[in-house]
Amino acid sequence: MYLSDDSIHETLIIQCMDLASNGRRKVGNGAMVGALLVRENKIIAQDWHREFGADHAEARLLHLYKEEIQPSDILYVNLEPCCHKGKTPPCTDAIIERGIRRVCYGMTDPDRRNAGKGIEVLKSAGVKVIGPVARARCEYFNRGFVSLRSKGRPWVTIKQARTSDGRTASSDGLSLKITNASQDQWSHTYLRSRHDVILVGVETVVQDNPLLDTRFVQNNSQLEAKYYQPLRIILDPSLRIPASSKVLTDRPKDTMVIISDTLPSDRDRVCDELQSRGVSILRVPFENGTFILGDLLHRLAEPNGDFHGISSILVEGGDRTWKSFQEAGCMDENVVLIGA
Ligand code: AOF
Ligand code: ZN
Repeated sequence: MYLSDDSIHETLIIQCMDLASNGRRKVGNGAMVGALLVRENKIIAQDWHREFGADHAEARLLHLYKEEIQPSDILYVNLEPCCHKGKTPPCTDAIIERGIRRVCYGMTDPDRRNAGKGIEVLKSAGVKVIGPVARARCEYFNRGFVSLRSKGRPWVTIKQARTSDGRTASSDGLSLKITNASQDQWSHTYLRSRHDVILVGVETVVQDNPLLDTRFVQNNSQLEAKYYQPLRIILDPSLRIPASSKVLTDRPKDTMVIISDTLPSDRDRVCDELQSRGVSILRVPFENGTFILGDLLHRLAEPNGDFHGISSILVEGGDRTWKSFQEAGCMDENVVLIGA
């Protein structure tokens, strides 16, 4: 079968994203990036940005690949190579110094320090630059990172489940199983495994005692879906989460509880106990019955000590939590699953 250059480039950029997805949640508030070195349509080296503060994908690839580069080799990368010095040196320096003559990229970097300048630097050094290739797909893949750099807050997807007559699990105060097994498999694969965070209000934890994990994910590299566990965030202003909740006993280090910054100090002992299990506690302003979401989202986007920031949130419920995000205008995508 004959494949055009365009379709080869597109296939390889999609492969970069598949590699890049190994860095999901590990890269903190940075981008997920994968790189391939290709000689005569064969991949001869590959790498990805592994974690926050670590070497960038293409810099790591070029550092570890010790053989000679040939003029016809093409470096593929799903994000424009950076030309700024951040936590690591500019990738454009490594590309030019190692003698790469052709670069194919997926999308322009929304980071203001770069934003097209990386491409210009490469072109002025005589490198042939191909791209953007599969731009929309690359931007959607890194939608969390794009949202942070363009709007200053993480990407927010709201997932709602309704019965065909319009009821939701919490509208009648009862725990109500709405979705069926194949819908759960779909949402674990397409939603839960593609966000850094699953967020719910404490009432959902009290009613349903959910695990908030990705146990039904269908592994499929072409869908960038991999077995991976998101951070769980519980909005719990007055700290009433039951100590035996699954989210506190199963992988407590993957759970963060958001409490009101005015919570009385007689609750400090409960906070200490949760923190000693590895649960993170974050105090956020709470006014008129709701957290100030702008504050919360800003705090979640900013690295702080061992916390490296997050870029995307899946809001799973219940009614009050959905409404507070919608009313604050903090919603990028709304997925509604209709059950029986
Ligand atoms: C690349 N390749 O693999 C990544 C890039 O804080 P730093 O130094 O890690 O820089 C973060 C910025 O670098 C980030 O905002 C984005 O512009 C770029 N990320 N660039 O060439 C990579 N991860
Ligand atoms: Zn870089």
